[in-house]
Parts: sequence; structure tokens; C-alpha cells
Amino acid sequence: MSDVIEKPEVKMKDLKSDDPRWCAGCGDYSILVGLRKFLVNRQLDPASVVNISGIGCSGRIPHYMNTYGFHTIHGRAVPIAMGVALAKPELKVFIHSGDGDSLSIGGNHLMHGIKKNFNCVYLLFDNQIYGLTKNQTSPTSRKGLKTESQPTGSFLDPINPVMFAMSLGASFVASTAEWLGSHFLETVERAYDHHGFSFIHVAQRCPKYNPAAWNYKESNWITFLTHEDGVSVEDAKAKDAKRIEHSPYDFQGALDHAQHVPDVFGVFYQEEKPCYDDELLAANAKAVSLDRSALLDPYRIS
Ligand SMILES: Cc1ncc(C[n+]2csc(CCOP(=O)(O)OP(=O)(O)O)c2C)c(N)n1
Ligand code: SF4
Ligand SMILES: [Mg+2]
Repeated sequence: MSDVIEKPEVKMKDLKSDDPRWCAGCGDYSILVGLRKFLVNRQLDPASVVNISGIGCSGRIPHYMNTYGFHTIHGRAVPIAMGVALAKPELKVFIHSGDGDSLSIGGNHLMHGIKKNFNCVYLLFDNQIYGLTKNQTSPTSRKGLKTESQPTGSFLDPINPVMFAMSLGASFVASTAEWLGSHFLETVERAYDHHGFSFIHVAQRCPKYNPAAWNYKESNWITFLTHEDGVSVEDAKAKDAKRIEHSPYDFQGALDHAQHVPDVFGVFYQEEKPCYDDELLAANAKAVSLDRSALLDPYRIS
């Protein structure tokens, strides 16, 4: 008899936890299913994954994924995730954050998370509205959108999340849409395989408060960036979209395409860079081997 213990197969049903409470037709359901599919495709042990979120409808993902999880506080998913990456480097860290959570209250943390390039996959759920708090203008709301907080219409230009990430030197930047299942899944695959902070902008439907944000029934407004190291475009829902060949290693080209977000999906940019968690853990390990007391004083670790 063999004493090798077979690893049990990871199935979709193993990843289910509580029943989701989102509105009917919410794009967060597609993201949840896409993430479960990813774990199944890769046969990732649920105990090797941690889903961390801020506050918002998007923040509920950790409740519904049967992995480790932490539904934290508004805008603070990044520092908590970085703590996890440092304390438990064996875990695969996923961060889930809305457009408000990421770019209003959490903007400062996101900025430094990107700069530190710590190992994680970051999903920005962009429904261009504050959903959970019932219809306030967000940093990505389009000009003219009427909301509870700006009933006569938003009068400012929205933040472009891809330009934001690119300007901070993000080492992986992509954009996708949750209603394009295979494109979303492949984008998560590319992001997961990247070493460092992988930033994914996800166009997400909010039928309750911002139904006109994304014209998901048509694709003639979309341009896909294609490349053999990028993401393929097979979805029948994308049949009328434009395709442009773009190398994810071309920074200037990425910036040019990024200006047309939110109408462009694909991998914009990718490069290898030092990661804060790798460097700090290596420095700590070195310090411990020299002098255990060095660990108590972070200023002595260089
Ligand atoms: C410190 C703090 N300020 C404000 C709030 C109220 N609040 C909760 S979620 C949210 C915005 C949610 O919008 P977004 O991040 O876009 O997430 P969505 O619900 O659209 O997924 C706000 C302002 C809070 N919970 N905590
Ligand atoms: S308010 Fe919008 S984002 Fe929130 S659950 Fe409902 S449809 Fe989804
Ligand atoms: Mg939102």
C-alpha cells in the first residue's frame, strides 16, 4: 500500500462559502465565479490563498470564497494585505477593492502599494459609483452622471485608473470586464503569474445605481490590446470590438493606449522589478543569521 497521500481535487463547490447578497444582475457575481474558476483551473489549495478587501459591495468577496479572507476597513485593504504578505509569504494574496475604496479613501494606500510592488493580485472593481452607500459620485464616475451626492450631474473628469497605476511605475497593469468571462479569467492568470503587484482594472456592472456605466450588450466601443504574452479575445460578446497589437513590454505604447481607458481592455504593461516583501524578508533573514536582536530594530536592517 502506498503511503503517499493524494491531494484532493479542488472543485467549484469547495470554494463556495456564504450565499452572496448582491443585487440581481450585479457584476460582482461574475467576478466571484471567475475567481473560483481560476483557483480550480490552477488546482490551488484554498488554504494557500487569502482574499482581502476594503468596504463596499466589492468588499464582500472574502465572505463568499472558501479560502482565508479578511474584510477589512474602508480603503485599508492594501496595508493589511502587505502585512499578510510579510507575515505569511507562502500565501497568495488577492485584494478586492471598489473604485471609491481604491481611489478616494484608499488612494494613498494604493499609491504606496503599487510603489512597493509587493506580491499580490489587486482587482479594482469599477462600477463608477459608490454602490454600498447607495449612489454617490465616485472618482471614476463619468462627467454628467447624476447621483445622490451630485444631483445636477458630476462636473469633474473621472480619474483614469490605468493612467494612475502606470504613473506610479506599476509592474503589471491590465484592464478587463467581468461580463467577458474568458478575457477576465485569462487576465487573472497573467496577473497571478507576474511577480510583484499585479493591478487589474475590472469594468463592473451595477444595475442598481449605475446601469448605463458600461454598454455590456455591445462591443463596438471596445479596443482590445492583443499580444502573445497578453490576453486573447475569444468571447463572442467581443465580436464587434477593435483589436490592436501591443507589446506589454512597451511602456510608451502602454501610456498612449492608457489615455483611452475605460474603452481599452488588455495587458498594458509588465516588467520585472524588486518587490518590497522579497527584499525585506531577505534582509530580515540576513539580519537574523548575523544577530537576532537586529530584528527588533527595523532601522538597523538595511
Ligand atoms: C471610514 C469610512 N468612511 C466612509 C464609509 C462609508 N462607505 C462605505 S463603502 C463606501 C464607498 C463604496 O464605493 P466603492 O468603493 O466604489 O464600492 P462599491 O460599493 O461600489 O463596490 C463608503 C463611502 C465607511 N464605511 N468608512
Ligand atoms: S448596489 Fe450595485 S454594486 Fe452593489 S450589489 Fe447592487 S448592483 Fe452590485
Ligand atoms: Mg464602486
